[in-house]
This record gives sequence, C-alpha cells and structure tokens, in this order.
Amino acid sequence: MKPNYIPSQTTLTGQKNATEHKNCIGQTTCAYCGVGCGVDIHFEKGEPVAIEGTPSHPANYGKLCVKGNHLLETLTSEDRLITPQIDGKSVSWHLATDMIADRLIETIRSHGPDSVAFYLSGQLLTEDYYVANKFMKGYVGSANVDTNSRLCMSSAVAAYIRAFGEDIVPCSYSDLEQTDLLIIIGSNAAWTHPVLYQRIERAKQINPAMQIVLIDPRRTATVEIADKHLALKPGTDAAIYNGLLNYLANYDGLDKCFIEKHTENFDGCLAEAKQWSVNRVASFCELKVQEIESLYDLFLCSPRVISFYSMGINQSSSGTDKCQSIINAHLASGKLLRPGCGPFSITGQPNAMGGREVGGMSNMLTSHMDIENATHREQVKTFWQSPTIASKAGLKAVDMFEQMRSGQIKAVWIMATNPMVSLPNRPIITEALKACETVIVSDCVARNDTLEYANVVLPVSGWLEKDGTVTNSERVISRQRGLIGPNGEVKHDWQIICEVAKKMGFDGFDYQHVHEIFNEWTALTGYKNNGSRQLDLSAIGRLSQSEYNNLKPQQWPIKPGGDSRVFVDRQFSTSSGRAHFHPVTPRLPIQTTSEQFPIVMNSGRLRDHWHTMTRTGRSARLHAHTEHPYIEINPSMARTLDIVDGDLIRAQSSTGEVIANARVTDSVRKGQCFMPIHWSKQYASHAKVSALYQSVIDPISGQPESKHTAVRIEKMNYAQHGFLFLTSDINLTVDYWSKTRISKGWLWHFAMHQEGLELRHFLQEQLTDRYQWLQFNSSHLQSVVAQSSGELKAVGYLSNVPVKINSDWLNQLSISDSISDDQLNRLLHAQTDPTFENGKQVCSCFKVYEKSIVTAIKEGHRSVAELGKKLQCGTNCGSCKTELSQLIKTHAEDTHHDIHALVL
Ligand SMILES: Nc1nc2c(c(=O)[nH]1)N[C@H]1C(S)=C(S)[C@@H](COP(=O)(O)OP(=O)(O)OC[C@H]3O[C@@H](n4cnc5c(=O)[nH]c(N)nc54)[C@H](O)[C@@H]3O)O[C@H]1N2
Ligand SMILES: Nc1nc2c(c(=O)[nH]1)N[C@H]1C(S)=C(S)[C@@H](COP(=O)(O)OP(=O)(O)OC[C@H]3O[C@@H](n4cnc5c(=O)[nH]c(N)nc54)[C@H](O)[C@@H]3O)O[C@H]1N2
Ligand code: SF4
Ligand SMILES: [Mo]
Repeated sequence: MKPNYIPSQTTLTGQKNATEHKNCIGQTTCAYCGVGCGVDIHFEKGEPVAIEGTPSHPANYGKLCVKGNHLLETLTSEDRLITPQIDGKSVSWHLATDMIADRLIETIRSHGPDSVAFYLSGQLLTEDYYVANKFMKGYVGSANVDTNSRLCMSSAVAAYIRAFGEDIVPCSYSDLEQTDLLIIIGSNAAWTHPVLYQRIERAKQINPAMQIVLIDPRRTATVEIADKHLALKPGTDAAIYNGLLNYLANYDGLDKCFIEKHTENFDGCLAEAKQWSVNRVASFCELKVQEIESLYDLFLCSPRVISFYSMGINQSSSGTDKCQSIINAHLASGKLLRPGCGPFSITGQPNAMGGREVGGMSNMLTSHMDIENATHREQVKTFWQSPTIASKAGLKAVDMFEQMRSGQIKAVWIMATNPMVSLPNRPIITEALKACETVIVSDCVARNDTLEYANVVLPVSGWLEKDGTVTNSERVISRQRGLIGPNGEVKHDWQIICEVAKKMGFDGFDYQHVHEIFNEWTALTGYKNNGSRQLDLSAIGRLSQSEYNNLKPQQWPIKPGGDSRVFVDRQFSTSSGRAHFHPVTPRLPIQTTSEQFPIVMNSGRLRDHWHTMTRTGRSARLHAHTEHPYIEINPSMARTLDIVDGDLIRAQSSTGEVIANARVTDSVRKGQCFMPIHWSKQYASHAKVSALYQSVIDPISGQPESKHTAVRIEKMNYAQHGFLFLTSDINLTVDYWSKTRISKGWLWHFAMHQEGLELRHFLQEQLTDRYQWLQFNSSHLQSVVAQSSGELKAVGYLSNVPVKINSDWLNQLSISDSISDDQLNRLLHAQTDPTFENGKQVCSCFKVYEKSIVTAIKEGHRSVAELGKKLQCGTNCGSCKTELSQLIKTHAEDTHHDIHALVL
C-alpha cells in the first residue's frame, strides 16, 4: 500500500532523507499563494517526478494552477545557497551562529532591545514564525519584529481588528459557491488566486444567475468572469462603499435588528455615509451614475453578497478605511456570517494567515492577543515562562528601515523576504541596509538584491525540504511537509533561530522536532482564552510526531461536528461583544500627479511569476508567458508621446526610474500605466517598479501605498540595440538589459547609448570557453554565432533598431545536437525560421502558442472548450482560460471583419 504522506524525521542534529522511500506519493501544500492548494508529489526511485493537486484537499480538490503545476522545475540546485557565509566567505554553522549571538547580545547590551529587529515573511511556516516572534517579544523584549505582510495584509488585519475585535476572516471558499453577488474589488484573482477563480467560474456555470462585478481601474484577465466591470478612478473605492451604505439606508436595505443587537456606532458611521449620494460617488470615482446605481441595486436585492478584496484595496494610504468601508456595508445589511456572505479579504502569501495567528507583526502579540493589553502580555509571558515581554508595539516595516537608516536599529535579521525589491523607495532601503551594522539574511538562493547587503548569510531549507504548517485564506491549517532531503548544509528557519537563542542563553528554545513547536503554539491559543478569542486551536490536542505528520487539513475554529463558522453566536471579540462600525471619510492617494509627474503608475502581478522571481525565475516554462518587463500605457498617451508597442520607454518618479518595453493597450485608463512587480536587479537593469514609490503609508496599518505613484514617461532613444543567446549566465554591463531563461540558457535584450561596440570581441571577452565563431556584418546589423562540437553556444546581434528573434526557435536550436547550414544562415541574417513565428506562449502546460490558437479561432473554434478539444490548451491547470476567451473575443471579431471585407 502506498503511504499518503512521507514522514520527515527532522531533528536538530540531522535529517532523514525522505527520498529513501521509493515509489510513492508524498502530500504537501503549494509553495505559492494564499489559496493553499494541497499537492501530491509522485516519487520514483526516491526522486520527485510529477506533481498534481491533492484530490481531497478542501482548498483545491485536485486542481492546480500553472505555478503550482511547475513547482518541481524550481527545485534545481543552481544558485542555491548551501553554506553559511560571513562577509562573503563560507563558514561553519557554529561560527555563523556564534557570531550572530555575540552581535545581538552586544548590540542589545550597548543600545537596548529596540536596537535589534527581525523582518520576516508570510512565506515562513507557522512554526518558524512562532519561534521568531517568541524570541523577540519574550526574550529580547522588543516588538521590533515585522514582516512583509505589512506590505500585503496589514490594512485588512487592522480593519478586521477594529470592526470585530479580532483578526478574523469571516468567510470560507465554499461561500463563494453559494453567493448571489460577488464583488471582486482590487483583485486580479484570475492570475493571483487562479484555483479560487476557477471555483468561482464553476459556481457561475452551475448558477448563471450569480452576478459578478469587478471593480479595478484596469481591465484585467479577471474581467472574463465578470458581468460588469467598473473601471473606477484609482484610490476611490471607499466612496463606493460609503455611497452603498447611504443607498441601503435610503432603500430599506439595513438589517436593523442586527445593527441594534450586535453592533455599535452605526449612527456616526451613517452620518458620514449620508454625504455620499450616487451622483457624488459617480463623479468622485469617475464612473457613470447608472453603473453605481446598478451595483447598489444588485447589493440591495441580492440576499447573499460577498466582497472579495485584495491588494487594490489594502495597498493604499487609506487601506484600513477602505477595508472598513467594505465591512461597514456588510455589517449594516447583515450580509455576513451567513453562507454566501461577507467581507472576504484574500491573503496573498502561502502563510500570511499563519503569521497573523502567531502575532508575527510588530503591533500584535501572539494568538490574537493584544500587545497593548497588560493582562494579555502577562499571560503570554507566564505561558512562555520568558524573562520579559515587549511592553509596547514595535516598528512597522517602513519605519523599521527608516530607523536602520538613521542608526537607531543596529542589527536586523531578514528571513524569507527580499526588501530591496519589495519595499517602496529603493534608495532609502539601500541606505538603511548600508547603515545597519549587522545585517543577517536567511534565504534559499545564492543571489538576490538583498543578500548583497548582508554581513551574515544563512542557507535555509526551501519548499519540499522545509517542514511545518501553513494556514490559508479560509483559515485551513495544512501540513507543508519536508519530503526531500536538504541541499548542502541548509537548516530550517526555526532550527537556526533556536540555535542562536540557545547561544544567547535563552531557555525556551529546546525543541527536538517541529511538532513540539506546533503543540506549544496550539496550547497557547487556548491558554486563558475561555471563548474570548475565536482563535483557539487547543482542541487539536497534543500531537505525537506521527499524528503531526499525519495531520489532515483543519479549518478553525475547530468545533465538534465540523462547523467552523466564526462568531456563530454573534458575540464579537470586542470588549462589548458588539461589532464596531467606524465612519470612513474617503481619501485620495497621497502620491498624486503633478505637472512634473502627470501619469499614475499602478503595479501588480503576472500570471506565471511569483514576487521577485527567486523561484519562478528558475523555470524556463514560466518565463515563456512574459519574457521581458513591460509598462502598459493607454493608446492615447502613446500617440501623444510618439510611442509604439515594443518601444523602450522610461518612467520616472520622484524616487527612481524604470525602463521597459511599452505595451500599448486600452486595458489601462487614460493617464495611467501599469507595471509588473517581478523584475529585480537579477533579471533586468531598470525594472524594479517599487523604486518608483515613496515611503507613504496608511496611518493605522502602516501599509505602503504601493499601487499609486506619479511618473512621467518618455521614449528612450538608444543608439544600438542588441540581442543575445548564451548557454551560461554573464554580467552584462550595458546601459539597458533584461534577460529571460530558456531551457538551455539565457536570452538578453540590451541597448546602449554609444555606437561602436564590436560584438564578437565583446562576447569573446565575456566567455572563457573556446568556440568556433561565425560572423556577419552589414550596414545595419552585426551578427555572431558560436558553436562547439556542433552545438549552439552563443548568438548575438547588434543593430540600430531592436532585433526581434523568436525565443522558441533559439530554444529549439540550442537543444539540437547539430545545426544545418540553412539554420546557420538564418541565424546570421536574423531571420527566424517561419515555422516558429508563433506569437506568445499562452498555455504553459501544453506549450500552445498564440498563432495556432488564433488560427483555430478563425477556423471556427469559438469557445474555450472547443479550443481545448482541438489544441489541448486550457485543459490542464486552466490558468490560461481567461486569455483564451480574450483571444476568442478579439479574433472572432477579426474574422467577422475579414468576411465583411471579402463581401465588400
Ligand atoms: N501569479 C501570482 N500570484 C500571486 C502572487 C504573485 O506574485 N504571482 N503573489 C501573491 C500575493 S503575496 C498577493 S498579496 C496576491 C495579490 O493579489 P492581487 O491583489 O489580486 O494582485 P495585484 O496584481 O497586486 O493587484 C490586484 C489589482 O488591484 C488593482 N488596483 C490598483 N489600484 C486599485 C484601486 O485603487 N482600486 C481597485 N479596486 N483596484 C486597484 C490593480 O490594477 C490589480 O489588477 O497575489 C498572490 N498570488
Ligand atoms: N510596488 C509594489 N510593491 C509590492 C507589491 C505590489 O503589489 N506593488 N506587493 C507587496 C506584497 S503583497 C508582497 S507579499 C511583497 C513580496 O515581496 P518579497 O517577500 O520581498 O518577495 P519574495 O520574492 O517572495 O521574497 C522571498 C525571499 O525569501 C526566500 N525564501 C523562500 N522561501 C524561504 C524560506 O522558507 N525561508 C527563507 N529564509 N527564505 C525563503 C526567497 O528566495 C526570496 O529571496 O511585495 C510587496 N511589494
Ligand atoms: S492557486 Fe496556484 S499558486 Fe495558489 S496555492 Fe493553488 S496551485 Fe499554488
Ligand atoms: Mo502579498
């Protein structure tokens, strides 16, 4: 019989390699988003060979999106961090942890507990997070322990706490299947929470009466599922919900009984909302009165409504109020805590929720206790038997880096996040890391933009090696299992923290196995809880190692009978037991446009990349969807600025600049542009979009305003444009470059201000191996091709205009054993083999390209299902289905025009 999981025997001293198990399936969870899908890993002869969704996991019931499907490709040992380093030199663990312990002790002794800080991540496991938080708050005695969740969830958290008295997400995924109206606001779920999106899509197929309204200034892939799209002026969402509350009051849409019995401060809240007539909302949000009215009518008349929100709401200088305005409308209408209803904040990272539960942020305690509450502090201290407890909230991410810059924080330990790329205002973050005397970075990769500033670098186990639990967006706790042995000398994050803690003389960190941390933490959630907080995991009980290894996904609150709805008795976690309304005055973004910077820059995610690409960047297949960074601009702006699609353009803000290819599209509104967040210094010279944002934050949550900054845009005029294929990676020192991975190497686009580069010479200098070189020069093009034993090793072009070469063709040539004279000739003349002119790869699972899809559409395959039957596209993970629908819309019309033209 096949085991349904592989236990990993992890101890502080050694690890048992789970791959000793031969042919079997190991179960764990996906490394990426907050949907928290279960994955089955198939092992053959101890090697992970295939991945599929776990059929029984309640988050995904067997489905996986494109990122999940390609997870195994990210497990390469290339560029893995495998040994600890001090100042760039490999050292033993013993030395590294000694040094950290000494430095922290010394810093705390000389400058006090608040001179040290931890900067953590929603990609840590709950157990890692728990010990890090215990270390700082209970033993160092400072609450300077913050996390990248500050950039992600903190506004949602602040609003839930303000409204419910506790950080409770009051919905489940199954609610999405039972609702009448789903408002998707500030989320591009089609790309960012794809498996959830597919659940919604299916729910709508089963119940076509279900209405979906998308509210996003951009027309994103998520529009495919929506009955209506409200492309509002960015930053104006709170007005929509204020106006809604007013409308509900005017048209008998209030649940007076619920308001009366279970809430407080409604009148104050309504008084503010009263000022928002439909007309005022429409003009504030730059929408039509009729668009607003029909949304409000839908809300009023639908018995069950969900507002599904994410970064378009949270990442704002008024994010907490925006979330609160959403909660206000649901409280007022009583449309929450019932099936198919509620204000549903969707978490981004795989364990953002776990981090919130253990109190991983600087203004929280642990187990949903309040750091400002002396009784809570005392309870936690007693439970931990810790020498101290932080007496006040610590610094939030942006302020924490500011205090590094000003010298108050002298030691920081960064784990599982890449702040140089993800925090706003890169110049400030650079100064902060340079100024900080001790920068410790725990990561899995050998290179990222933050590691460059570390004095001490620690190699950590990554996905499939690390072992613990995660909590997803609907409060389901799942095991993330360590199914393969660790690379090199890597250790788990919790192990490293515990080793340092012990060296510092702290006595609460003597765990032999990760399940002991889990047991301690779940017991703490129940300690003196007495029903005062929904987060009580004590019913899970003390688990043995094998029970822990076998732990099935569990949604909390954990109750007999399996109903895990929250606040069933309508007793909220506030001191009065009532939910709190809070009046909201809509505020516009702080980083506004000006004469100097007239255009709004929005930022967000792509379908096939994850954050700063340290993982998805390892998969050639995931690169294929979007090879190079781009900026979306509206056609009217493009005309004014004389920009055409594909031109290199520069966006400059008051803090920095980016350069990328223009994508001219009417999916962004006039006066706005959009850039994906994923490119770091490792992948492009000028595409770090966060550098454009100022350190502007929400006053309550401290969340940065990462969706709205002001830029000016101009076209770049380079003297020379180049294109390279190389089998190995190089440091390209030119004015502009970006690179993408193909299966046997890298492709670069580059550009230079100066003329006169001799390409062959330049490449020969970069490459140490000896190759056979072919060269072709014309008045406008230099081409070189290098081979070794018939294999293609390098291709380069330089011209005064951008050189377009099909990457699949190069990929194909790079993997063939020999290249024909005809292909060499084509290479030298930069003429792609016509069979490869396929357009972009739309379906990553079956490698289906735009050209064949368009041909099939023109042949009459006019639905996603028909395209799937013909070409297989969209039939595996389904992540490309929205793009297929968009192609059908565009090209079915084209065919219509073609026919029309023929008839004429
Ligand atoms: N493929 C992929 N999936 C991911 C991730 C990833 O890196 N890649 N990251 C994960 C993480 S950590 C997170 S936090 C989530 C984020 O998930 P999402 O929030 O869905 O993703 P984003 O693309 O950041 O932003 C969502 C949308 O907000 C819109 N927006 C901008 N300003 C406004 C506004 O003022 N109002 C409204 N209503 N909308 C606005 C943007 O146009 C964008 O389409 O994704 C998770 N999933
Ligand atoms: N302008 C703009 N900025 C944004 C956003 C935006 O939409 N616009 N989104 C924000 C949001 S929502 C988020 S969540 C952040 C994400 O931003 P980051 O958290 O900075 O991005 P990641 O690339 O996920 O960084 C994770 C790092 O941890 C490493 N790592 C992975 N697993 C582990 C582990 O188990 N242990 C350790 N120690 N290391 C590990 C990875 O190699 C990588 O270097 O970006 C934020 N910044
Ligand atoms: S939706 Fe995709 S990225 Fe998110 S957890 Fe599921 S498989 Fe992973
Ligand atoms: Mo996030």
